[in-house]
Amino acid sequence: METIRSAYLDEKLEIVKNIDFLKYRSADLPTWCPGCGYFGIVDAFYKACRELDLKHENMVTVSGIGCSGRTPIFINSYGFHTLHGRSIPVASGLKLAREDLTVFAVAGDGDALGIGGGHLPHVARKNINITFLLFDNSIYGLTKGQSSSTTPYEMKTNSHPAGNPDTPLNPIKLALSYGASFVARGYAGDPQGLKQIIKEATLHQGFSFIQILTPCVTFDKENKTWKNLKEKVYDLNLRKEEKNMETAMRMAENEPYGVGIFFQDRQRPHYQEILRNLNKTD
Ligand SMILES: Cc1ncc(C[n+]2csc(CCOP(=O)(O)OP(=O)(O)O)c2C)c(N)n1
Ligand code: SF4
Ligand SMILES: [Mg+2]
Repeated sequence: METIRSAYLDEKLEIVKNIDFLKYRSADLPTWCPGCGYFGIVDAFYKACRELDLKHENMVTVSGIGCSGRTPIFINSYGFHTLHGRSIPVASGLKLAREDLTVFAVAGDGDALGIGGGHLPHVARKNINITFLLFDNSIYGLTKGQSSSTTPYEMKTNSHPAGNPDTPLNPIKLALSYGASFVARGYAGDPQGLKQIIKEATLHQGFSFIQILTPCVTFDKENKTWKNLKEKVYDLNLRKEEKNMETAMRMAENEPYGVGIFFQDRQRPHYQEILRNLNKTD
């Protein structure tokens, strides 16, 4: 009897523990299309916040414009819905002014690599201690399905009905070449794995870049669909000593999609440490 009762209580406690992450969800219901990959991303995000035990009042999520731009509205903490392409500079400024805050920046592929593409090299080379989540659905979702900087060559979109004439960027290779000290790829269909990556990125001292593969179920019927992603995603499973630039570059192909941490430099000081060292008087 004792055993049955305690197993029952354990099970209930487990359920309560697991839904506790919902305290990071705001009261506003997400306005994303049913089936959008972004639900998987915020689910992973809530769970990561819960496991890191982040305090609502000490965290901020900064976004640009796009369906991804709505993210801070659905998080129960401080947030900033800024201009198109500007989540990185606003998040950087915030972190420099308030080092005590945990700062996240989020952006879509158009937001981050198109109009805002000029900000990525600088936050990476400066190694500003923020976590950047790239919601990569390879399409402009909010404005109804135009080609973006990561749309595959020849894919038919609403702006290129005959096929996209442009060669896509590779976000992982870009982040590596720009000098990001933490570079990872996650997948909206694996919230547990993504949660783990977000946790490690948040704990990393320096600029953390996460490309998140996610479907736009409304405007992309041929590329990053749930079915295609499920078939093409594989676990990178790199050992600690393999997380170097050479291996990372080799593994960073656009397809199939290796998911996990490609690279991490734990030795490099972040921007505020560099400033403190430079200003030290002997
Ligand atoms: C300066 C400026 N130019 C263009 C737009 C129109 N616009 C809004 S969102 C967007 C692209 C969104 O695509 P993405 O960043 O991939 O986000 P998603 O909607 O896919 O999450 C564009 C071009 C704008 N809001 N502001
Ligand atoms: S348009 Fe695409 S990215 Fe935007 S909410 Fe709908 S499914 Fe998601
Ligand atoms: Mg997009």
